[in-house]
Amino acid sequence: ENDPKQKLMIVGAPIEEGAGRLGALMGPAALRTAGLIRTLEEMGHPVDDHGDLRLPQTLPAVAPVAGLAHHIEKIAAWSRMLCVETYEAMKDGSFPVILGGDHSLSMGSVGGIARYCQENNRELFVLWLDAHSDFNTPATSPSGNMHGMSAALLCNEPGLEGVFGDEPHGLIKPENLHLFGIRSIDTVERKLLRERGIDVIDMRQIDEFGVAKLMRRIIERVQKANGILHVSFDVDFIDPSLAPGVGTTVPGGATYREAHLVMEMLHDSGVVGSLDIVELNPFLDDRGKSAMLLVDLVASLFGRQIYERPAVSDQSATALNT
Ligand code: HAR
Ligand code: MN
Ligand code: MN
Ligand code: MN
Repeated sequence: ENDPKQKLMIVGAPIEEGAGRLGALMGPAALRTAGLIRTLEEMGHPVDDHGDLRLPQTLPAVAPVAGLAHHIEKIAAWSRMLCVETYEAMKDGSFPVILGGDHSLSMGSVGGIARYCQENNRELFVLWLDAHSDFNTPATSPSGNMHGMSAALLCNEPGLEGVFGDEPHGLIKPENLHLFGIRSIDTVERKLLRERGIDVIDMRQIDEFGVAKLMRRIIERVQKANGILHVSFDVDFIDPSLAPGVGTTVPGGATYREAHLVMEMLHDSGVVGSLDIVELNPFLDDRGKSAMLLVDLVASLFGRQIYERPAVSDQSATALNT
């Protein structure tokens, strides 16, 4: 992972039905307009752009669920397609980058990566950068919006089996899920997170300890397990003053430098194997500001540095920061 010559497989997933408001379907186009592909190519990364996926004419039949799950047939179709894309990219030795689209797409993207990891005996970890914990099920969701259920599905919470039906897909171990930047949790969701022992790094912890210390703990875990880390980047992780182009803003998010430092540390760690960029809603953005910030953050994840530093940041950084 993070081999500078590793091919990036980019695929757009213009999906918006998982969110409560429309517009996230324009996300992939805005990220392309903001220069995502060009930036990665200029940095020397070979890019294999698969373009944007489209829904098939016929949607899978999904058995009725107990509770609310709006547009589950469409979410199921997207999930099944994306699952194949990321699984094939991993088999191909590529680094999958999925451009959303709302956060329900991570059911599929991570489902495919988890399938690859299970078949190849690799431990998968997920870093979920988000204001929300996305741990609702149809039975607990106050809104029925499926972008609030993707982390729960990946941890095998009941009620979402119909999304994949009999299609092959992987899941993640709840103990390998790290939610980061959280500041909005629903009542029943909170109870479920506690019961499952999910690692919830909320904004209070980030305020108190700083992202460096908290990130180092996660990175060391993945390194010790020789694992692969999937990064699921929800735009609302960032403070809305910096990234207004998202349907569900929550005040008190990550600052410009906090967000960049997360990406810089992830790059240096060498453990990141795949990435989703989700929830960008260009209809709500301010002159492309959020899209352009995301391109810069992705550049940091793929190795852009303010000032070149020695490759081994580990020892010196540990001495300085612990
Ligand atoms: N928790 C709320 C719900 O389930 C909203 C969560 C979804 N919002 C997102 N996802 N942007 O991170 O309805
Ligand atoms: Mn390809
Ligand atoms: Mn989310
Ligand atoms: Mn969110």
